[in-house]
Amino acid sequence: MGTKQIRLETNLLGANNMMAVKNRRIFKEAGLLVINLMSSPGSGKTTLLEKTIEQIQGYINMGVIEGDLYTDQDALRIENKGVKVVQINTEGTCHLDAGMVEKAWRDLGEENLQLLFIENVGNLVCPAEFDLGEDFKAVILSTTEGNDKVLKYPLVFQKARVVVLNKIDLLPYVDFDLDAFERDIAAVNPDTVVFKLSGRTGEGIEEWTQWLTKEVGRVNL
Ligand SMILES: Nc1nc2c(ncn2[C@@H]2O[C@H](COP(=O)(O)OP(=O)(O)O)[C@@H](O)[C@H]2O)c(=O)[nH]1
Ligand SMILES: [Mg+2]
Repeated sequence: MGTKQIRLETNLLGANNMMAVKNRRIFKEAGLLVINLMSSPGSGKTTLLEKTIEQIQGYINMGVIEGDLYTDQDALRIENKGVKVVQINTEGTCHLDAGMVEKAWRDLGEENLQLLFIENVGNLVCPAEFDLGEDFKAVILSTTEGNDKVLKYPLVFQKARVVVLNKIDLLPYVDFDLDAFERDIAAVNPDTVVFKLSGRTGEGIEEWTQWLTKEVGRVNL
């Protein structure tokens, strides 16, 4: 029984990885930077996307694929900012997979994009396991979640090239140990790039978008 379960999971991941390789080739040919954005529900993924759009609109042609269990609320928020977006509803599945992204990319039908964000389903566990064909993964942790989440959910932080600490405006009101956060991130993933910002006040957003703009430039060289 146990053996069968493991085999099924291996096959699922294997099929996903093959599709992810295909996506990566398609995205590379399109000259796109693709970022798989992950976090717990409510950490500020959609808010960060909204703030990013405000900063880069007019300079970088950006699209978004939104992943959610059921609703299209986040897609509407992105659409309201004037950015092309496609919603994926996973109907209960706790992560996006490469096949869902391939279909959403076709539905997006945008040929001249430079940057594509994929907002994954809110969850620090399953999304980390699935390659979508992205250039890199970015994970958001917010100060209200507690600094201990880095060691409690190490895989997602290990796999992320970028870690965003969001809601720094709330630092005076929550027991978030910034030193421990930095120490633990350095321990689980010494190569990651860390941004500390607030999607509410805008503090730190410019450092993030400047870095992002450079990354987009590198892909389009
Ligand atoms: N105080 C504060 N609230 C924030 C910040 N970023 C997002 N929020 C709020 O957190 C909630 C969840 O944000 P949302 O972007 O929908 O999170 P998502 O579920 O990860 O996409 C919303 O009520 C946001 O207004 C922040 O930097 N500071
Ligand atoms: Mg969201």
